[in-house]
Amino acid sequence: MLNASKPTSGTIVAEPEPIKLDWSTTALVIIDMQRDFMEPGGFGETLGNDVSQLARAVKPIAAVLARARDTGMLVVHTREGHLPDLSDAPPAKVERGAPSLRIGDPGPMGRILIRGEAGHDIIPELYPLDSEIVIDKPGKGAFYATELTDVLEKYGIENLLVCGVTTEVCVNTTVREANDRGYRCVVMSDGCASYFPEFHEMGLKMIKAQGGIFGWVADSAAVLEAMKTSTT
Ligand code: TIU
Repeated sequence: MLNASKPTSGTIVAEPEPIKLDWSTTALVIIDMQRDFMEPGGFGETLGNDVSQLARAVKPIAAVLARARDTGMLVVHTREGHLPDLSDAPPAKVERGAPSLRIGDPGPMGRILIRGEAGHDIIPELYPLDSEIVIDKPGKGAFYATELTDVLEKYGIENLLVCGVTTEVCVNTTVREANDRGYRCVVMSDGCASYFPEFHEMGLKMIKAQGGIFGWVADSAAVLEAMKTSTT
């Protein structure tokens, strides 16, 4: 329920142009802020990545999450991962490349990228409230093989405020899926991060280019400003 004393809509100063959103039809979607991507010993590091590159997204997300909770916006967290028997993990994904540990192998935070393991869980700073929605997804996109479409329809959601990791992989895939399904996506630039800073930059450019071919891009300061200023 939206908080009656808070603004019901706001205009985000975004690129390629400002966008006015009604908070009752907007969901904050936080993509895969899991220990497996953010911490040493998880899936991200097994792929050879420097996980410290992702830490910068935590504070901006925490600030917007706090404001979204205060405003009463729908909050959706996603987690990438697989069933313990790997029945939802395509061999083409599990066998890919030469990681130090493969999906399902035992690691310091439990089995790599497996639901229910410590590494699969969301980092403490952004931990979901019991009232918030958690979508477990086997793929990079949050719509593929999940209940996300049903959830968004149930709550009458038309706009997604998207953040999380990584910019060019799960964030971009989800935004592309959402755009084709008719959702307006505003991607929070400093609330996303990549193991590759240049991919982060280009991933955001790809979204907002061509008049916003996939959506809009704004930083957390612009989002926070819009959420405190009523334009109704
Ligand atoms: N490897 C990488 O950059 N990302 C992923 O595997 N998943 C997500 O982005 N969540």
